[in-house]
This record gives sequence, C-alpha cells and structure tokens, in this order.
Amino acid sequence: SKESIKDFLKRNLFVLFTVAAVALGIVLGFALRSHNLSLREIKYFSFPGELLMRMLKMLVLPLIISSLVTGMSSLDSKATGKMGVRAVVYYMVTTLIAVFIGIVTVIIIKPGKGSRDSPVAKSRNVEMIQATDAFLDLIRNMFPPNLVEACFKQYKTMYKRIVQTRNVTENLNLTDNAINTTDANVNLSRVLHTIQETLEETVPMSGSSDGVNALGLVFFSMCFGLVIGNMKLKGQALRDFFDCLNEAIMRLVAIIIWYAPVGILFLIAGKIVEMKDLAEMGGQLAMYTMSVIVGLLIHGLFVLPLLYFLVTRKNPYSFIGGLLQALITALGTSSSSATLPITFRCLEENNRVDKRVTRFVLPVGATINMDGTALYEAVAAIFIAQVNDMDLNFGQILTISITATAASIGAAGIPQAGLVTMVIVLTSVGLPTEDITLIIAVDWFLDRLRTTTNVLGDSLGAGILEHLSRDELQNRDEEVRNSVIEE
Ligand code: DAS
Repeated sequence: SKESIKDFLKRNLFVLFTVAAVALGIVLGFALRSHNLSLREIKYFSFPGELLMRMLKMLVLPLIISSLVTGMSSLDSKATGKMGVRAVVYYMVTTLIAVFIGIVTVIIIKPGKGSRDSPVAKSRNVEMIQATDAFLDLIRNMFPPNLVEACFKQYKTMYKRIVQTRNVTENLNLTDNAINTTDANVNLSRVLHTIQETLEETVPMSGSSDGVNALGLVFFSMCFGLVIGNMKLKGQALRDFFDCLNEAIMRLVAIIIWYAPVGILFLIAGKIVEMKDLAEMGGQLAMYTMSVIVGLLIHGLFVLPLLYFLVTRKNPYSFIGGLLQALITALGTSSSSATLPITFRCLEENNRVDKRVTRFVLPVGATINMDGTALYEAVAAIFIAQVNDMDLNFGQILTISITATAASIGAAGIPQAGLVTMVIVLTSVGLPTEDITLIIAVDWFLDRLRTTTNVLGDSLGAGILEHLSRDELQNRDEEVRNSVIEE
C-alpha cells in the first residue's frame, strides 16, 4: 500500500543518512588531521557529537526504569520466570562462546610472540583488585542503599579501589625511593594514572547520567515491576503511570533519532582528528588489534546469526539490517547504554519484536550481556601473557575464561569500561597489570567495535527470546482478551 511504501522509504532513507554520516565523518576527520587542530579546537568541532551523547544519556535512566517496570508487570510471574531463565542461559552461552572464539583466535594468530615492542621493566605484581572483591562489588551494586544516589553514582567502588591502590603504590614508591627505586612501581603508578585519567574522562563522578548504577536500578525495577504486576487492581495506577512514561520516552527517542546522523558524523570525525598517528603503532599492537577484530567478526557475523537462524528459522541478516542504526550508534558512541534508546526503536519499529520482550531483555542485556567485551578481555589477557613469554596452562586459560566472563558482566555499558575491568582478568592469573599500558593506545578503537558486538548480541537475543517465549506471550494475550470480555 501507499503508506507502507512511504514507511519503507523513510526507514531506508534514514539508514542511508546514517551510513553517509559515518563515511562523511571518516573523510572529514582525515581531512582535518593535517590541519593540526589544537585540543580546544577539536573540542569545539566535536560539540554536535557531544550533544548527541548527552541527549541519549538523558533518556537512558527513565527508559531503563519505565521499560523494565512495564515489561515485568505486563507478564505473569510464571512467564517472566521462564523468560528470565532463557535470557540468562542465552547470555551465558553466547558470552562463553565469545570468550572461546577470542581464545582460539589469539592462540592461532599469536600477536604477542617475538620480543616485545616496548620494553617495560619486569615487576612484581601488585594485586590491586582482588577478583573476590570485584565480584562482591558486583553483588553490592545490585542493592543500592540509596535509589536516588544510584541514579548518578556508579563505578564508585571500583574507582575508589583504583585510586586507593594508586596512592598506596605511590607511597610505596616514596619509601622505595629512599632505599632503592624500582621501575615496577613507577610503571604501575603510571598505568594507574592512565586508568584514572581514562575513568575521569569517561565516567564523570557526579552530575551526569554516565554515573548511573545501572545494575542496581535494573534489579530494583525488575522486582518493583514484578510486585506491581501482582497487585491486581490496586496496582493499576502505577502500571499505567510507568506504561505512559515509557511511551513518552519512546516518543522523545523518535525525535532525537533525527539528530543522530549529525551527532554520529561529528563523534567519528572528532575522534579521528584526535587519534594518535597510526604509523606509530608497533607490529605486535597491530596484530593484537587484528586478532580482536577477527574474533569479533566471527562472533558477530557468523556465530550469533547462525544461532538466531537455528532457533527461529528466519533470515538473521535481514534482522540485522533492521538494526543498522543501533549498530552505527554503538560504533559512534562506544556505549551500549547510550545506544539503548536507539536499540529499542530499531527492534520495536523495524523488526517488530514484541514490546514485552524488548522491555524486559534490552535493559538487562545492555547492562550485563557483553559478548564483545568478554572476547576482547580474553584476547587482551592472552596477548599480554604472550608478550611476557608466559606459557599459560589449561587451568589458567580456564581462569581467564571465567574472569573474562565476569569482567564483561561487571563492565558498565559506558566507553572503555572493559579496560578497567581488565585488571580483574590479569590479576587472576598473575599477569602484570601495568602491561595494560601496552594496549591503551588502540583501546578507543576496539571499544567501538566491541560495543557494536555487544549491542548486536543483545538485539539478536531479543529476537531469539521472543521466538522461544511465543507460547507464554500468546497465553497472556488470550488472558487479557478474556478479562476484557468479562468486564
Ligand atoms: N564500551 C562498553 C559498552 O558500552 C563496554 C566496554 O568497554 O567493553 O559496551
């Protein structure tokens, strides 16, 4: 019909705009590099991109809360339970497959073999973050003692630990100085500084929605939604409120989405102007970057689509076609949280995935399901082992798989969070944490690619879970229909 042709054009025109924005951003970025812009000028230039980031983040908080509460309250507890179990199984299975692909790729390509590009003094490993502590932090974050605070503070514990350890090592360094200076502490203190700077840049500690304790809010909203879902008539006012809030936020998303191509253009161009010269990149680092890319491509373009096909018997690539805008936004923002509003829209509007499914699984997925991050953590840890000529036994590789999975669950959906949780993986097998400095130079780039994979995993997951839960969804439809007839 006429309407659907118009719709079709509108949708594809939009994708075209977005793809053109990426291309234009790359061209513009490279063209401006030769102009040696000052940092201030780069900042001004990236301003339209910064605005997009701010707009998206602005919507994330009300979106997570309203979608989870309505999602949970619109299903009965049995259906939610079943869907929940399936979601957890899907998240675990795909993350472990991602880690496995990462390990196999890095072992085959061996990016770290040969003598190291940049000599770093051998040092003793200061255990700055114990895996157990990090795990407890994760659980702690699920129960925010203050819900209002949870809306703007996140990563506090991990951040605090890093700053504390830095202070400790700096003190150590001072006392060592009196006796004998060790390069080790200088190096460690340097890496901690770099991590802290990265954190300060990407995770402002207050006042911005970067700092959302998503895990805590997700957990609370789910419980809250379940409870008001079971409150029968009494809960109606609250259910209506959150449903309406969700609808309103999605309408705002529909407006912001028109600005997205402009923002993405400047985000990408700005980053290209700012990045260091690629020629400086050592051979090992280039091979490492390639290993991560190959792993992500295998996982995102073959394994996940195959899984989608095996379960749903539908064409995974046309499903991915509907997600293009979200994937490009992930590439531009390197944050799965900030991409969330667009992911919602792509899945609901383009791919027509049931809202009860997206509302439930997308916020949870964006917070804990990160295939790309898990893969990257495994590759990076084994790369660092190779650079240090350390042969890993099976037990150690197993430990890396488990901690990489945990680190990906613990990483927030914000830029470069994976770099911070990387510390957990390295300490778990006694690899030198200061060697994170080896991979920092390319992290901004790999971050974008792994974030795109993360968003892809969440979205295909929503499609798979919708298919698996179709009986429960139908039953619920019938129940609602019957109750309307009764009334
Ligand atoms: N960039 C993060 C994300 O949003 C995760 C990471 O740093 O790995 O998915």
